Amino acid sequence: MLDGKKSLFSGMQATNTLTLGNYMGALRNWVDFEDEYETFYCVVDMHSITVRQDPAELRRRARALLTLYIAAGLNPEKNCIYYQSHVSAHAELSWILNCFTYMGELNRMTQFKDKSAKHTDNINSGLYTYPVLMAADILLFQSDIVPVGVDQKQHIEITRDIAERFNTIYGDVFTIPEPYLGKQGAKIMSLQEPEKKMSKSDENANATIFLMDDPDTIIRKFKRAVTDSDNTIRSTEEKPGIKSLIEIYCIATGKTIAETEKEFSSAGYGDFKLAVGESVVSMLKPIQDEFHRLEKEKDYIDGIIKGNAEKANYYATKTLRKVQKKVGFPERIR
Ligand code: ATP
Ligand code: LTN
Repeated sequence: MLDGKKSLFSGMQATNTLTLGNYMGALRNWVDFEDEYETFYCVVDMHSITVRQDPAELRRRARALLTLYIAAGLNPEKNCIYYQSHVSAHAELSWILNCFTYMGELNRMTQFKDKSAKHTDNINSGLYTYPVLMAADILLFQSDIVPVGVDQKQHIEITRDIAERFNTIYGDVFTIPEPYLGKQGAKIMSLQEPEKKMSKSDENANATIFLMDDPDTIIRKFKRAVTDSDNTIRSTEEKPGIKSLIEIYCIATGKTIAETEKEFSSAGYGDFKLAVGESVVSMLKPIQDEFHRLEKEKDYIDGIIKGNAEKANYYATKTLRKVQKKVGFPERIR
């Protein structure tokens, strides 16, 4: 809770262009909260450097991601959209929380295990303490809910554990956050290996739809999507490829699974894949158009970056000062 209003925090890394998974699992859900919650949507550029980045490219991607948040429908007057690196309280709280997090807990994080297996030449301690910085992000804003995809649930759980531990020692300092998973789309699957989640960093370009892909590329990738040989459009666990395409189609069109199965009851996979591709093209077109328009509005975007960082900084510093006092740091002399 912040000033008597419920509070929400979420963020994404500026590591690559966003995927359909990022959109359907997270970003799409974010636009529903602006009236009921004090919302903070962060471009987590500090998390991004846990894997090596080209500096110019990181700066460009961070700005594109911030612009895409707005293009996808977040009103920057109502939602606080900002860069993590512009609010130093993230790093300061993260240090304190490191001292309340056990190595045994961090050793269990599946994202750390996956990423360190992938980047064997750079298993740095930032990658290891990544969840602690994430806990700081969430707890700084006294967040009640954190809308994310399924893969991030474990990080919200460790955030809750750290917050409860801190509260047990020092009293009611932090709000304990809940993960918020959308009813559909919390885990969009790879188009090439439908048992695996769709990921930004997949080496096979055909496995992933990027939000900025052009219509021909989108249709081509869906046409090549891996399915089974049964040729009936039905959503079951035994048919993960088709199940995932049906889910994507339902989200893109607003139809139910039953309506979709009925609509394609006499169609084959070829026709269905084309229809899924077309539905995604239509869903993404307005976002892509708005992104290209906003990209040119330099002063407008700069104003949002500045104003929202100030707002985030105000709330974040308030929590940080409270925490610093609780752990026993000397008061500032004014
Ligand atoms: P990477 O491949 O670099 O690990 P990613 O594609 O998994 O990246 P993140 O930046 O880790 O993306 O995730 C941003 C948000 O999108 C998170 O809330 C995450 O849960 C959600 N998300 C990521 N992939 C999917 C997916 N396939 N389906 C649903 N939600 C997803
Ligand atoms: N780890 C998240 C990004 C992230 C985040 C957060 C999400 C960083 N801090 C706080 C929600 C709340 C990811 O999607 N990879």
